[in-house]
Amino acid sequence: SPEVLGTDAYLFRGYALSMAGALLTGIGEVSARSPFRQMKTPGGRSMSAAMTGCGQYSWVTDARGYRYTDLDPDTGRPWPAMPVAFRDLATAVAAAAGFSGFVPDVCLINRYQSGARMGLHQDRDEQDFRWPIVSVSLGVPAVFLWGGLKRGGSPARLTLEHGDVLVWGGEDRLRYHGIAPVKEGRCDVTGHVRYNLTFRRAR
Ligand code: MD5
Ligand code: FE
Repeated sequence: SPEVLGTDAYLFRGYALSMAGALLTGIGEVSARSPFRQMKTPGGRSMSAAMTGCGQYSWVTDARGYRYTDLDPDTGRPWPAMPVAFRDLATAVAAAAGFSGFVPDVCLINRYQSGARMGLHQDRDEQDFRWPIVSVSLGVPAVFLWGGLKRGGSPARLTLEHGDVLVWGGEDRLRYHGIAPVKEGRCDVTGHVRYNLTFRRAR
């Protein structure tokens, strides 16, 4: 049973452990077709986490802003299809958190090498905030920063380990959140990196 982090936010520790091998295989297949890349923010800074994605859409950032696209701008082709094991995991854990009927059309894949981070932000490029976001952590642990619904204040810190899954919806859907700089580490399954799969319903 999950840890309850907020009114509508749940942490399922180790939920994805038994599927980690299949998820890593899926990351390899997706990134063979749509390679990881460090995208640029609208302000021109390179993000320290490398990203790719799969599904009907994925999320991109560049000089024009943040948005979901149906083509990978680096390849000009559609994003790779979402592996069935990815989608099934997201749908099952969302239902376990009370969000039945969640069918993601995006899986954004973040890769953190040591020192990579993600600043505090809200995920608000999606059309319907009634759908939750499901986040799967794999590999080296990281400190998740969990803030409020407005900018400012010091966020709570929570270590996410290999196999942990977060579900955020309802009142907690628009919380500011981020990842503190990832420390050097080593995971038997991923080596020196942390991956995060974030499942969203964009449209
Ligand atoms: C990560 N990724 O570990 C993080 C964790 C991203 C991103 O933030 O946008 O790619 S995702 C955890 C999350 C998702 C949606 C909402 C909230 C947290 N939240 O309201 O705190 O790479
Ligand atoms: Fe986010």
